[in-house]
Amino acid sequence: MDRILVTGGAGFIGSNFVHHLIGATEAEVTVLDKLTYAASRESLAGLPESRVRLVVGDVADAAVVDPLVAEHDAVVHFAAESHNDNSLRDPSPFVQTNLVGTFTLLEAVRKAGVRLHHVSTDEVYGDLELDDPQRFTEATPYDPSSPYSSTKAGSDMLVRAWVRSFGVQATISNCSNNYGPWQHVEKFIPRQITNVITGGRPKLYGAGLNVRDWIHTEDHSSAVLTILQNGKIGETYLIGADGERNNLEVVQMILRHFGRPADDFDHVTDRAGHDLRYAIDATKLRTELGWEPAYRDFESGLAATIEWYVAHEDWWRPHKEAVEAGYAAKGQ
Ligand code: NAD
Ligand code: TDX
Repeated sequence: MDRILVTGGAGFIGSNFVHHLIGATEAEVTVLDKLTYAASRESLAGLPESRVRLVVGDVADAAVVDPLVAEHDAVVHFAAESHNDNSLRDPSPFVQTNLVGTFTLLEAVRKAGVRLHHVSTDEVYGDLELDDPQRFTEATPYDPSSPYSSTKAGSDMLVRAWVRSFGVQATISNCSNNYGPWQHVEKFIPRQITNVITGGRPKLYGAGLNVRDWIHTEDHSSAVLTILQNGKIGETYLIGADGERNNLEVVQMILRHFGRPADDFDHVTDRAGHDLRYAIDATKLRTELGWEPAYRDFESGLAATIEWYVAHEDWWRPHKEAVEAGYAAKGQ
């Protein structure tokens, strides 16, 4: 695979994946990204110009996607609208990008005979009770809750159908919650870190007992590359690193890092339809493809992420005020 097209490669996880690809392979990489509010050109700075180029365009635009896909050996599809809260406010870009965008890409790889890896989320499986001993596996039935997760579930179904009906050479991964550098301040961990830095308080939805299964974005990238190189066509792989924490615990780790009191946060209006718990069993990926995460200690990975946000205030500061105004308007 000498030429790889990465959709959404200017976003949080996509840009990390491009850096990972450049370090771990000899491939030439094209990023196709619409540069929405969630994108950042800075996240791609410092990469060799001879190996990385950015094409600004919409994954749902066949006139752009068809010829671009045909120039590549493989496509890794990250492009999506990714934030649950935004999908509750206005689902339409989620339907357009996550469903129509994936459909457009599938038609392009079908025509060109190009390998596809589709990046998805554990949210397609719905949620678990706090005391459920089971975790999500590749056999868990789909049961998405939000406009965001339902469009991701639909995109996975499109990929499965194009594999079966048209012989498209695709794999799918469903990963748990990512953390690390370059994540937009609208998301939970960056929002709480930057609230503390700007003199505010972390904001917990509801009681703060919802559980997420945190994985460092670098581990997500290494898992996606492993699947791209060694995954079996038509298969789905769950990606997770045994990082279950409830939101209250995460907020208190952030407060502890800054030397602030453990109760220095606010409870705010809960998210509508808020999923209670996600938890991934990544046995298939570990045993069949031999993948292992590098970041095994969440608290130290979180500490490094906090320090990154302290050092990169110039990057996130211009977005902070508008994001907080949007949350405040909803009592969050
Ligand atoms: P993000 O919102 O940070 O980045 C998304 C990127 O896609 C942005 O650069 C944006 O400009 C681009 N994009 C959006 N619409 C586009 C369009 N129509 N055409 C081209 N580009 C477009 O998202 P993220 O958190 O990096 O997530 C990336 C992928 O990983 C998504 O598919 C998401 O569902 C999946 N995922 C995310 C997580 C997580 O914890 N963030 C976990 C599991 C899976
Ligand atoms: O201010 C907040 N307070 C709060 O308590 C925010 C923004 C969130 N939360 C809670 C909601 C969730 O329980 O924190 C948890 C994480 O919230 P998000 O960062 O919005 O992530 P989540 O909804 O879990 O979805 C994320 O993981 C799966 C990504 O945004 C998705 O793209 C991915 O598919």
